[in-house]
This record gives sequence, structure tokens and C-alpha cells, in this order.
Amino acid sequence: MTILKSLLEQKISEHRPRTARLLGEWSEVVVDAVTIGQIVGGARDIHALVTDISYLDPQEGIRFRGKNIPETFAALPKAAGCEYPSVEAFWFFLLTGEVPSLAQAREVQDDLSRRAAVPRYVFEVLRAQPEDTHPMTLLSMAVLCMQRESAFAARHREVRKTQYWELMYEDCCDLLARLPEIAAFIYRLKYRQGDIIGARSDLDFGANFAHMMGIPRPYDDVARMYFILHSDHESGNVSAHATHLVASALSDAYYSFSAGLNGLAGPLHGLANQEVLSWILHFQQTLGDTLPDEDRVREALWETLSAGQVIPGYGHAVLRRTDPRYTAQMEFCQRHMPDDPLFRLVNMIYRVAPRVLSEHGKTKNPWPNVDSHSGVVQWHYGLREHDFYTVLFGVGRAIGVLANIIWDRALAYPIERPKSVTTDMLEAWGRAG
Ligand code: FCX
Repeated sequence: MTILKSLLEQKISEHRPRTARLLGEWSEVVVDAVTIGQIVGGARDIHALVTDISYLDPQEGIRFRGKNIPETFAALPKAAGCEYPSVEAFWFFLLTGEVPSLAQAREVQDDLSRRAAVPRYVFEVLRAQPEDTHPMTLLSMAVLCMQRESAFAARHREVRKTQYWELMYEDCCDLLARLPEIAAFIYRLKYRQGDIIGARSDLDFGANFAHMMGIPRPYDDVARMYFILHSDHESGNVSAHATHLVASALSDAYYSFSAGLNGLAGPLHGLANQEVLSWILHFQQTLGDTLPDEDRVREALWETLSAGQVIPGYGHAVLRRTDPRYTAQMEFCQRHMPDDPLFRLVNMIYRVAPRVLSEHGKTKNPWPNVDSHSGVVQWHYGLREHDFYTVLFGVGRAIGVLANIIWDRALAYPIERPKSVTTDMLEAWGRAG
């Protein structure tokens, strides 16, 4: 058994009494009240989910296992010559809450490498799709068609409920290990005339992805940073919640993550990174090469808002400040590409948009989210086909949501089933005050 799996087993057995106590001793304790506004308004801020993998504070942003983004990057080990920790080190950290040594991260890398071979039929399924199929559709299909490989689906009836997590763990490791090659295959199939670059077993997750994409250094570090930043944002966002919800029916990791990806493909969620780039490029085309002044940016923002559209990459359902995932990418750009014209334009928009959105007066959060910066970094390194950007988000999101569904099975969370009410009922409660 790997160090990761045995440590995870230990963490799970230490944690189980806490869940048992919550259910046994404190089950009836009230922690939240629900308003009609929340019921009709997308269940916003209702405290109804539990995860220890990450927590999103509206002011401070995301913490992974208690560490904010700079702390996470600082704490996790980095291989020689790398600016960012490996995805493998981060996977160990998300699953166990412990910072691995470089050797432990390397063991995870070797384990994932052994699992990484993508079945041939996946490539055949992808090649068989019409040319204009969206890359997110391809990614979701690739994940779904591997469902036949699921150890959980095949064997969970043979084991006790307390062992479900082990089968889920096997599936999640297999699935995660295969995603870089699948994503790079989709990219090169669609945008590089099918000129596929084979995987390398000696490289970590990020470096192997960069290699298969055909993009030189420092894109390996861009990939590590990008995947870690996009991994998890607690459990209520659409992709995480969809994955968790589907898994709660004892659907396996392939069914569950494919569902999560389908939610990520929505323009209000992960597709926003694609939309941001289209919006900025359109803006740049109308302005030419020169950096616009604040008045021109303000005008363009109002044009979008007056047309009844949202400013992509701004606003958030939970956050009420600049997304630290935005800041982390901005700092990367300041170090590596300070003079990039798109980066300078994004900075200029950042100076103006929060004020414009506040004047517009609708959004509760006029600050940028992760999606408003991620495309600019990709564009700089030559990845300019922006309808691919959400696939990158999907690969990163896998790390968080798969860690979550392993823990879901470890703690035997039941099938999720919130209660619906009718409009008549809400009106009656409304009238009664
Ligand atoms: N531009 C213009 N209007 C906006 C806005 C924006 N960026 N963000 C929110 N609003 C509007 C909403 O459309 C809503 O208008 P309505 O009352 O006419 O329906 C009003 O402000 C209140 O919305 P609010 O409560 O602030 O935000 P929600 O929780 O409903 O929605 C999202 C949050 C993220 C969906 C919203 O801010 C948005 O559409 N942003 C643009 C798309 C985007 O960037 N999505 C990515 C988010 C995230 F990082 C991710 O999941 O990837």
C-alpha cells in the first residue's frame, strides 16, 4: 500500500468518530434558518453541506485544508527548478491534510504514472465526434465512456460500506491520472490537426501535460499553478456539488465527475474563462494595440452592461473581495510577463470595473474572480483557442471533487435529498410573516 493510501486510511479512522458524534449527540442542534429568498434564490448561503477539504471565506477567499493560497504554495514541496508544487503533492495534501515530503510526492507521481494509460477506445470515441463538438463535451464524454472500468461499480456490493472509500480511491486515482493525456489529446486533435504527442512516465502531472500540449517551460509551472488554483472551492459550487450529488447515489467517480464537468461547462461557472477572453479580445480589436485609458474602459464596460450582459470574470456567489486565485495569477504575470499587452489590459479593466459594477448596483460582488485572469496566462504561452480553457479548469477541478467523493464514501454520507415546497406554500408562509 502506498504511504498516501495508508495515511488516508489512518485519517479516515480518526475522523469517523467525529461524524458519528455529530449524528449521534448533536443531530438536532439548529445551525441555520432558511428564508424564502434563499429557497427561491438558488439556496445561496444555506449551510447544508460538509467538507474538510477546503473552506471559502467571503472576505478572505479559499483555504485548502486550512491554508490560504500563498501558504499552500509555500508549504508544499517543489522539485528542483520548479516554482510551484506538483499536483501530486497537492493531491496528497488535499486527501490527508498533511504536507508530504518530496519523496512522498514522488511516490504519488509514480503511482499515478502506473495508472495513466488511457484506454484506446477513449481516443476512438473522441475521434468519432463531429469537428465542431465543444472540447468540454469531449472531455465529459471521455470521462463517461471510461465508466466501464470502474472498480467501485463492479465491486462495491461485495464489500462492507466501510470499505467503499477504497474502491472509490482506486477509481479516482485512475481517473485523475488519465486526465492530462485526455485533455492534451482533445487539444491536439482539435487544434493541431491530430498531431498527438505521447505521454512521458518520468514527468509529473503538470510537466507531462505541458509536454503533451507541446508548450515549453515555464508552461509546466503554469499548469501546476493553474490546476492547483482551480481544484476546489468548497462544496456548493455547481461542479463540486453536482459531482458530490451524483456520487451520493453511489454512482461511481466516472458518472459523478462527468456530471460535474457538465455543470462546469455553463457560462456562469467554468465557461466564464472562455467568455472573458472573447470579451477582452473583442474589446482589444475595437481599440487597436494601444492601451485604452480609463474612460474608454468604463465606456466599454457600460456598453456590455447596457446590452443586458454580465461582465464575465466579475462577481461571485460567495466571495465579496478580489478572488485570491485572481491575485495569484496576477502575481505570476507580474513576474513572468509584465509587459504582455493583454495582461496590461486586464489590469486596466481591474482598475475600472469594480467601480462601474458598483454604480450599476446589481451585483453583490463587483470584484474579479478566477476566470477573469486565467485566459490571459494561457494566451501568453500560445494556447489561444479559448474554447479549450474550460477543459483546463475541468482537469484542475478533478483534484478537489475527486478528493471529496473519496471522503464522502469514507464517512458514509447518505444519498442527498433536500425537500421541495410549492409556490402556494411559500406564499402562505410569506403572508403569515
Ligand atoms: N456583471 C453584471 N451583472 C452581474 C455580474 C457581472 N459580472 N455579476 C452579477 N451580476 C448581476 C446578476 O446577474 C444579478 O442580476 P439579476 O438580479 O438581474 O439577475 C445580480 O447582479 C445579483 O447577482 P449576485 O447575487 O451578485 O450574483 P449571483 O450569486 O447570482 O451570481 C455569478 C454569481 C458568478 C454567476 C455572477 O456574478 C456572474 O454572472 N458573473 C459573471 C460570470 C462569471 O464570471 N462566472 C464565473 C464565476 C466563478 F468564478 C466560477 O464559478 O468559475
